[in-house]
Amino acid sequence: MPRIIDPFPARSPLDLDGLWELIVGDDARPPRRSGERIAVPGVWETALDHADRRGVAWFVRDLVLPHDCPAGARLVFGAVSHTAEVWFDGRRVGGHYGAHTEFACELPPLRAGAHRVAVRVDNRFGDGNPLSGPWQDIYTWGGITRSVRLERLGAARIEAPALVPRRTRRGWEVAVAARVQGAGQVELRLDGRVLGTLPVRRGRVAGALPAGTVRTWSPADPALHLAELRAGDDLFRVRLGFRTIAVRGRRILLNGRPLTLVGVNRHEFHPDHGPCVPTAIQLKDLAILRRLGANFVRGSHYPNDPAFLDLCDEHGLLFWDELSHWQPKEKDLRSPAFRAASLAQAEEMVVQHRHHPSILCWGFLNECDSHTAAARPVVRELARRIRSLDPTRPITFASHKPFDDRCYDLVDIVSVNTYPGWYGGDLADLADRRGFLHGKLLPAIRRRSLGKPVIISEFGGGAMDGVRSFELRKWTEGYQAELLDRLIAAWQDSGFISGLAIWQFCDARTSAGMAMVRIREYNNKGLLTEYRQPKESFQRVREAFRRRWAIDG
Ligand code: ADA
Repeated sequence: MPRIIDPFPARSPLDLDGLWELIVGDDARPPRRSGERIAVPGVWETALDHADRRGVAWFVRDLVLPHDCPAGARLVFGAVSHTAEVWFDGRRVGGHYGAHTEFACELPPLRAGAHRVAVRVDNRFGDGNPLSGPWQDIYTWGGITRSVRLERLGAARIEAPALVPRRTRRGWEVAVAARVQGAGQVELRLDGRVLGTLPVRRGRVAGALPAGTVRTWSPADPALHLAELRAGDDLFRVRLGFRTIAVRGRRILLNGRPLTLVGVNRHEFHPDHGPCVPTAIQLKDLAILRRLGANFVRGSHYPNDPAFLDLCDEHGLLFWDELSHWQPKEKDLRSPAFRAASLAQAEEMVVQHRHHPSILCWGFLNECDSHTAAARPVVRELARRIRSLDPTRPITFASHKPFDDRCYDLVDIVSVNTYPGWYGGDLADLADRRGFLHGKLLPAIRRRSLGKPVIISEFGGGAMDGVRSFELRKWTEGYQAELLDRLIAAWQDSGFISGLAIWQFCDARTSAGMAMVRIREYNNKGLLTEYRQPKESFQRVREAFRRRWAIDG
């Protein structure tokens, strides 16, 4: 594995993670009363007294700035779930909606010394929250779920930078685009080598510089290069992977070679940490995925933690990054608030994550009503917005309408979520060549997928940890293992499917609204328990993943 290079941003960030104060109550202004201790990143649901709390609470902390910030500062939140209002020294400085993306609040010039940050956090359902609801098979948390930092600003500013490796006939180059204030030119370095400078015109820079000799990024050799874009006293620093992704016919090509994707859907979840999966557990998850033989993870169903994406970059794992959507219905698709929040999040996801070489494709609208006319304009609008920000990656959405989807033509990869042998049907049906799977589903997917690459983006079944029997009954570990084995074989033998992602990596908490169909309010379709103990299926899937397959062109 290549040496690790510093992925952290410049701008002398002050790390604000650690102990904060949690003050429960929906006060409109930062409360003066004191509260209890809470860790940040953290959610109140991991505290015994607030395990099921839906409401509003304040996160407050004091900090001591070691230096003046004469040109102002930015308070950057990795993510707050799901609505934040941010106050600094008693003044409101910004806010944000959306549980899974970074946002920043601009602060005025600051003096060294003591300051106070207070964040009003809201995890309620209702009008102010168009992207999640009580009926979703996802838990909606309350907390500051990713890291917080304060950045000192200088006279110059680089905003929304895009450093895009491009393969040309003359070799690799880096295309550069950004908004720049306070500087007449930018300088680009790669691994410390100056690649050149580009002029800033009307507040923007756009151009390309030859990269010289670089190592290509691939799952087998995930080589990363450190890029630094400097404008005056501002510096944007990021790791790049030089690789190409293309779609040709049924095939997904990485560096010109066809890929078969074998992997899982993964929620960001651990019972003791909620969605704030600590680095040690992220690393363990990576190690488990490697042991499984997976080369692919679908980050279901929201833009994932960039810290996990960094690890995927380093480990050569391919990643599907998608928007925070779970079964949007026709009425959501017609709702202006839903569309506006989705477009805003699409922009944040792509701008914030586009430098990760592990990201293979962008996704959205998991299991929307894609068989209705209401879906087409939303799929078209999201695809257009994403392509305008990143034309280099294919776009997809996970459809659960394999027989009547109306949107496959609008995306690059056709992805299907389907649960043969679990919801309706059983193992016996899977063996029947004229049954649902072989006689109906597979022919329909092949026929309707317009000659595009196909990923089976979800399939699986539940298993309760430790429940075993001689009979292969639903909810036993044996049934799940047998089901996954047979389905993986069916996808591999189909002759046209390019990838698969099992639902799901490990058991994960779901919403109370799902309690009657989700035992213990968990989605129990994990290959592992929530504490990462393997179920019987883990070994069976590991063996099945060793079989790689070829697809028709
Ligand atoms: C859907 C959905 C998943 C999960 C799964 C299941 O396909 O996309 O989030 O709910 O079904 O377990 O039924």
